[in-house]
Amino acid sequence: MSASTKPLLRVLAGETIWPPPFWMMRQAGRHLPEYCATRAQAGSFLALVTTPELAAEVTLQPVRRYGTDGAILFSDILMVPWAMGQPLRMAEGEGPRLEPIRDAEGLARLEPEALRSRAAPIFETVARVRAALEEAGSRTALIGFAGSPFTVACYMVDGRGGSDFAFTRQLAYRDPVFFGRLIRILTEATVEYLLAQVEAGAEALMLFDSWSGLLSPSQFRRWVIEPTAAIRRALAQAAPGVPMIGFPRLAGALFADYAARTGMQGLSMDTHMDPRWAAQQVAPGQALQGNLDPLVLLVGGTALETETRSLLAAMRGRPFIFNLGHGIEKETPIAHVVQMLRLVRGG
Ligand code: 1CP
Repeated sequence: MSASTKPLLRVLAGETIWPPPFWMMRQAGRHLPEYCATRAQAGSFLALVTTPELAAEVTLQPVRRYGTDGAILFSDILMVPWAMGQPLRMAEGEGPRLEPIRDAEGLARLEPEALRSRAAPIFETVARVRAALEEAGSRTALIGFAGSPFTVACYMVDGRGGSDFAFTRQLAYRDPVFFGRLIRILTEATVEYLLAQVEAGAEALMLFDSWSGLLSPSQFRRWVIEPTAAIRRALAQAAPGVPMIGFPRLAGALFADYAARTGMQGLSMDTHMDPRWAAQQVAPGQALQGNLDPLVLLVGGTALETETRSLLAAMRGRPFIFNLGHGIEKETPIAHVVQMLRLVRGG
């Protein structure tokens, strides 16, 4: 199926399609038994991500099961620091661990020039998924992604998640020259990494800024909006026609600035955002994506029905991609996803 007829890409080009296309953040994950089986076969998360055959398989699993309009590459935002040589471990049940970088010596150890070759298995996954979608004549669009420079920097500096990244945010105030150098390295690496995904077959790109909402307004403009706009500009030049979706999670009122100044074709709303307010902030041709609460999907029943209908009603008549406000919970019953899909497809 040609790009111009894939619903997700048409919406990102500013068209309104009803019922709207849909996919789910973290759709390839532990709520699916077939994912758990492939993950067990791989042995570890990093082995899964760096084995193209298996990573392509888990990318396609939710497409097969649910007919999602988007297939998001199975990888992780931390593969960029990993590919630049920062040691990364995925501690079972605890989340990611990186050897923190907090000074010029740490920065000097990064190898941005090694990114393309070390991340080659990830680009091969992209190529395999795209080939499989083409062969099936699928209407599903392949979404490549990266973390934003700020969100990735949070993990690179703090070394782990599970906090409010106070160390990183203090460092950004205390030593803006150092922090600026890190953000600049990441901005260039992100462009390179996303461009390689486009070359391998990604049809749209998403930039996850999961922790942008932790910043004050001035820091948000400096460390989120400016690098994001630079990434968008560079890709518009190097990969014209490939749309991008930004996810400035927890940005609140700064969502409006982000939408106006980054040049994104799509804006992903987090769970806390009022979709009717968001619709007033973005341009009429800018697509909105989101934002069903993953917890209501977990709970199901009439709460799920009410929330799904209300989101659809708020977004009717404008370019919209149905999604969650954050990643799907691993305990979510498949039957609840099916119930939600019936409602979405009923418009
Ligand atoms: O098996 C395991 O234990 C690993 C769990 C896991 C998975 C399934 C991690 C570690 N990453 C992923 C996949 C992943 N991560 C995808 C896959 C594609 C999909 O189906 O959506 C994507 C898009 C991501 C992106 C990601 N990683 C983000 C941005 C989105 C978000 O959730 O806000 C972030 C912040 C990460 C960091 C990360 N990687 C893994 C974990 C557990 C975390 C969160 C750590 C924390 O709590 O701060």
